[in-house]
This record gives sequence, C-alpha cells and structure tokens, in this order.
Amino acid sequence: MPKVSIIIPFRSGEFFLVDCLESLKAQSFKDYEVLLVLDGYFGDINHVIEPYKADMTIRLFSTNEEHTGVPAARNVGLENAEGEFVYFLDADDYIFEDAIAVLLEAAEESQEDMVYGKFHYTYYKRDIFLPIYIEKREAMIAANEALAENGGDSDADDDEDDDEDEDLTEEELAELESMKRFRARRKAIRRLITRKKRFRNVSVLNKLFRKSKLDELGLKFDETQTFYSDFLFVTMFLDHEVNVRKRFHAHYIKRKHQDPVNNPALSQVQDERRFGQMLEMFNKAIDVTDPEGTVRRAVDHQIIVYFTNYFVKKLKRSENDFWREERFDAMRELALRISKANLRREKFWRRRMVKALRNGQQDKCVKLITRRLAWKKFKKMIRGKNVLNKYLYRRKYLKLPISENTIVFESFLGKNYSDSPKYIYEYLAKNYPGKYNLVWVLDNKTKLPYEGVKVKRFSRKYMQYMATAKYFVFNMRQPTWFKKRKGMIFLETWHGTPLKKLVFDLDEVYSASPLYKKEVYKQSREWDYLIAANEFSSRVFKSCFMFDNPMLEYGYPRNDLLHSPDRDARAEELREKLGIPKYKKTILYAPTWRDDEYYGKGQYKFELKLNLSEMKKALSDEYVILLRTHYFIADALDLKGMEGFALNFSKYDDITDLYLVSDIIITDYSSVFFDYANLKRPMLFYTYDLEKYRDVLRGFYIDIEEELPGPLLYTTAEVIDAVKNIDAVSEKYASKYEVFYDRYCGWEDGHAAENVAKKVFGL
Ligand code: C2G
Repeated sequence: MPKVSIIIPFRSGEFFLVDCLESLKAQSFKDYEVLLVLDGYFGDINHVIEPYKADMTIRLFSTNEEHTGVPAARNVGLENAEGEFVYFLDADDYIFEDAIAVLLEAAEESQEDMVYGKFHYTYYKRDIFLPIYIEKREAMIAANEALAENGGDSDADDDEDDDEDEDLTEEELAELESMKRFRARRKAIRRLITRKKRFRNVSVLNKLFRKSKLDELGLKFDETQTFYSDFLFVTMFLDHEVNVRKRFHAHYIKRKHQDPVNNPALSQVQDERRFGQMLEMFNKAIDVTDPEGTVRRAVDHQIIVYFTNYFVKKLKRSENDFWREERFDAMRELALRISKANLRREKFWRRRMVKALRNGQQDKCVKLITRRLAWKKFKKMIRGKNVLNKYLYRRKYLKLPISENTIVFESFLGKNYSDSPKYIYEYLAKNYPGKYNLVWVLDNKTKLPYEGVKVKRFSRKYMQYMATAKYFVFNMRQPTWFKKRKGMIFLETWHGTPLKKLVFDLDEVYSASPLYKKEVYKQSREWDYLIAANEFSSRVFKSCFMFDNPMLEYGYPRNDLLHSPDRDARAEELREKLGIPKYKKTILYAPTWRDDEYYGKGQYKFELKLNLSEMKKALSDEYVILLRTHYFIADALDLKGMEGFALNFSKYDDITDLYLVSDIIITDYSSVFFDYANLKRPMLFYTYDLEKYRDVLRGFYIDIEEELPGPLLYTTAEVIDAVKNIDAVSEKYASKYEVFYDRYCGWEDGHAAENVAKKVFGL
C-alpha cells in the first residue's frame, strides 16, 4: 500500500500535465501513487503518461456521464485512494521536489489530520520558474534563519519549542498540547479562509489529508458545485476538531493561465451559473458549520467582503434589473443569515453597507458605494497626475466630437521618432501638406521635420487626442484603457518581422506583464489594418494575433529608405552628422532584450557580452562599432576606455539611419536582421545564449541554423574572426542570402508608406 495517494483530475492541456508529472518524478519521497482521473478528456493519455510509468504508479480512472467535473473527479480519486494520506494536485500545476516529503514528515511527527503548505502563482513553466525561485528561496531561508536566531517567527513554520515543556506534569502537558492544537486550527482557518482575498481561492490544493480522518468525517466534494466545491470541503473539514499544521517549506506552484481566450482556468470562466452556485455554497456552509465557531466567522466574513467589494459595485454599474432585483433579494436573504456578532467585528463602512442590504435599502447601498469609490479615486488622484488625466479622458474627452482629420502617430511607446509611423507621417506631410492635423506622441526632444504637434505620452493633450482623433498609426499596442469609438480607424504597423513567437503562438508567456494574451486579444480586435512586410509575416500575424481584418501586404514603410535612389548620398550625410570617422568602416551591434532579465515592467537589464576591449585591440584600425540596445533596456552601457572605437546610439531615434551607415551588422534574435537584409550587406549573429533563448524563453518561427544568411557565433573571438574574414563569410552565405532576401524582402519596393497611406486614408 502506498503511503500517499496523489489525486489529479485531468480535462485538457497535455503540455501542463507533463510539467506536473515531471515534478512528481522529481519528488524526493517516492512511496506514492498517482490517481489520474480523466474528466471529459478524449485524447491519447497513454502517450502522455507512458514515459512516467517506470518512475511512479499511475492509476487511470475517469468520471462518468452522470458525474462530471472536478469535484466528481476528486471523489473518484478519494474512493479509490489506497494511501494513508491523500494529496490533491491540479494537472496544470507543479510542486517542489520536497513538497510531499515536507508535509508528510510533519503529519507523521505529531499525528496531524492535515498539513498545508505554501502557494506561489506564476505564468512560468517549471524549468523557468524553479531556477529563479530557488535562488529567491535560498535567500528567504537565510533570512528566516537570521530572524529565528533573533527570536522572530515571520513566515517560518510553527515549530513548537518543546524544550520549555520539560518540567510540566502529564496533565499540564496534555492541556498545553490541546491549546497548541486549538491555536494551530484557528490560525489555519484564518490563513486558509478568512484572509483569502477572494473566497474562490480557498482550495484543497497543497494539503496533505489523513485519509482515515476524511473517511471518519465522511467528507466528499459537492458535485453540484462546479466552481466552489473546494470552499465547502475546506470549511467542513476545519469545522471539526481536526489537528492541522502548516509547513510553509512545502511549495506548490499554481500556474496562472495566460490564455484566458482559448484555454481559461476554471476561475476565468465567465458563467451565469456562478452567482447561483455561490449562494448555494454559502448557504450550505452556514447550514453545516457551528454558528459560534471560527469557521462560521470566516464564512460570514467572506460573504461580507464579497458584497462590499464586488456586489455593490455591480449593483451601481448594472443597468439591468437582474442585479437590482432578483440578485439583490437573494443577496439580502443570505446577508440576513450573517451572525450579528460576526458583523460587529467588521470595519465600520462594511457594517453600514451590510446593514443597508439587510434592510433592503438598495439606493442606500448604491449611495454608500458611490461615496466610497469617489473617496478612493480622490485619494488616488492626488497621488498622480496621470490618473487625473485618465479621468478626464473618460469623463470629458470621450464626450467631445471626433476630429475627422486628426492622425495620432506613436512609435515604441513614444520613446522615439522612428519606425513605420515616421515614414507614413513623412509621406503625408510631404505630399498632402495642410490636409491633416498630424500629432506625434513623443517623449524626447526630437523636433518634427514637417508640420505637426508633439504631445507627451499620458499628458492631458495626449489624452484629448487619444479620445478624439479619427486615425491612429501605432507600431506597438495601444493602451488597454483606450476606447475605440465608432468611426475611429486604427492602423497597426507592428515593429518587425517575427522571429520570436508571439501571443497566441506561444505556449507560455515569460514577459513581466500579466494577462498578456487577454490584453492582446482585446487590443488586436481594435486594429482595422495591420502591415505585413512579407508573406511570412502576413501568415504569422493572422495566427499569432488571431487577426482577421485587412492585412496590408506592401512591405514595411520603415524600409522604404533602404530602397530609395538617394540612399548612398543620405548615408554620407548621416555619417558626418553622427560623427563617424571618415576612413573607418562600421559595425552595428543591435541585440534584442531578454524576457527573464528585468527590473520591472518595460525595464529590462542588459549585460554586454561582447568583449569590447578585445574587439578594439583586434579591429580598431579598420572599424568603429556602433552600439544600439533595444528600447526596453534600462541599463546604460559602460564604454569607458572605448573612446574612438565604440559609439553609443542606444538613444538615437531611428535605427534605419544606423543600418544605412553600417557595413556589417551583428545581432542576435532581434528582428533587425530582416530589415537589414534589404541592404544585402553582411550579417553576423552573436547568439551566445541561443539554447536558453530559443528553447526555454521564446521559441522561434524559423529554423535559424538553416535559414539565417550569416554565421551563428558564440564567443567574441569568433566574432572578431568573422569580421576579419568578412569577404569569405559573405561568399559562403551568398546563396542563403539570396533565398532569405526573396523570402523576407521580396515585397519591398520603396513605396510601402505611399501604398499604405493611400489605402488607409483613401487618398
Ligand atoms: N530595435 C532597435 N534596436 C535594437 C533592437 C531592436 O531599434 N537593438 C527596433 C528595431 O526596429 C526592431 C524592433 O525594435 O525591428 C523590434 O525589436 P526586436 O529586437 O525584434 O524585439 P521586440 O521588440 O520583442 O519585437 O515581430 C517583431 C517582434 O515583436 C519583436
């Protein structure tokens, strides 16, 4: 008989399940069985679990037609579990390699009925999350140890100090023990129910239950509950005199789903039945729990929080009678069941709201929440002016009429004057002077070369234009709060041919921004046109953005200059303007950013891995190097000692100018090479972290070893060698270059801006 039965319901997402099973395979504790309960899954499960059968016992079950859903699946698991303990795990999550061992040790040590561990939430898959987290965890353990030495408790486990109990009589010891048990249970109720920000987060996961205790209590999951059966299970369990303990060194990683559009987690499902089920759940919880007990207090608190934080807001916003009548009454019925003593424990503003509800005073509820929201907004407003501007956007500017001839241009979030929006703007300004009101969102000091207005991002003027312009030409996503009004036209130029997988083509999202897929889905619905520089981009964009509107297949406006007849003359001028020594050749180094190295949202780190002093020694007689970091990079390059050899153009507006003045480009996984290829000049790829970048962080659309028209290089020495032998390198890659050029630059004819503008503005 195994010691522990691990119950995993499974419906979909084999990719997730593999990570979950990998984490079980890595467990230090081996005496467990896995009960995998299929629930409406029709794929080939054997194919997924076969590789794990040698490492663990996996028993397969499935729910039947009359009993479906996660609660039913868990009940099947409970009925068939043979272990002394049961542990619930979700197929899309994974656990630390010592999680089971840690919980079990505590459970056995002092005859616990349940031991619970800690949760972490992440979008990351296992092999990304673990190394990052382990580093953090070690620091945390060290901090906890230091704290324990100083007599603190913090988040460390509740290890009771048994030494102090040595002089006590047996009776006293028993009493002390029972007090400790009582306190541990009360703490658990607070942690596992009361303090959960949302009641739907009350969960059976990462808890090791003694099976005999569950049998004794006759506990099962409520199969009528699709959404909240965990809440009932946990409240019912804790309402009994059970022995529980926490073990925060047992880590459970809860995967947040980053594709709520195609693959929502249960908590992301919008379902009309939720409200009814919630009421039923709370009513049942009230029915079965001790009216005077701590669990009941926790349940009452969750009802109150739900009403005051969520329901009243719905009530205020909702124009439909559903919330105002039927639901209000049902909510009132429930609120009448809250115990007076428990209500007294709540904050004053909450108490008032619940009282109004209990009295059936709907208008008073709305008045109270309106006042509270206004107060909160006011507090926020006096903290930041952007909030005030956004408020004006919503309340005032959106009510102004749309300005039919205004076009707003934005490139790289207002960081510079560049990319396709720049060339579309220049085409319009040169060819249709005075016809449009041209507005640039620009945070730097660049002066517009033609007519137009400059506004700072998030300024009041900007908000006004965002609310009233008819046209928008952006190369990145618009803000999430942007409201596309009827009649507005949004041209998304995007900012490169995709090499790295994007949005809906990504299995995983590793960037810092949460809810990425949902956001992009909403935003891309608002794009009326999208530009594709080549047939490949057109195909990828349709899939990665789930984009169905017109794709403008004219090449990239930003590359027009690279095909212009006067490009050489322009390059000469630019070299002088940029201070590039006359008789030197130039290498442009333009790497991309790394998803996993950041300080905060949009603030990425960059460590220069090219050894510039070696390059200077070997190449400075003939070359200078132009350095250009990605616009997300917050780190400034340290170029001490590199004077005369390395020039930093990271803040320069438009990279197209830098392409023009360079003889060779070195990049990595940046889309810059698709554009640079238009010049047919040599390209080198310094891909020192290829495996991590391609296989772990991103995934590529193309096989770069096959397709790239230049060598992949891994050390500075290799880069120097390639530069020294650049003619031989070019010759070696000549035929690949031709194929590459046809594929990715074939549509470029120097007239993309014109063609796009004619189409979008009906010229
Ligand atoms: N860029 C730049 N300097 C760099 C890197 C990039 O000016 N050192 C500009 C180029 O115009 C490039 C664009 O930013 O084409 C996009 O940069 P990528 O490195 O390709 O990365 P990312 O911003 O993630 O965009 O489909 C394109 C993808 O979305 C990639």
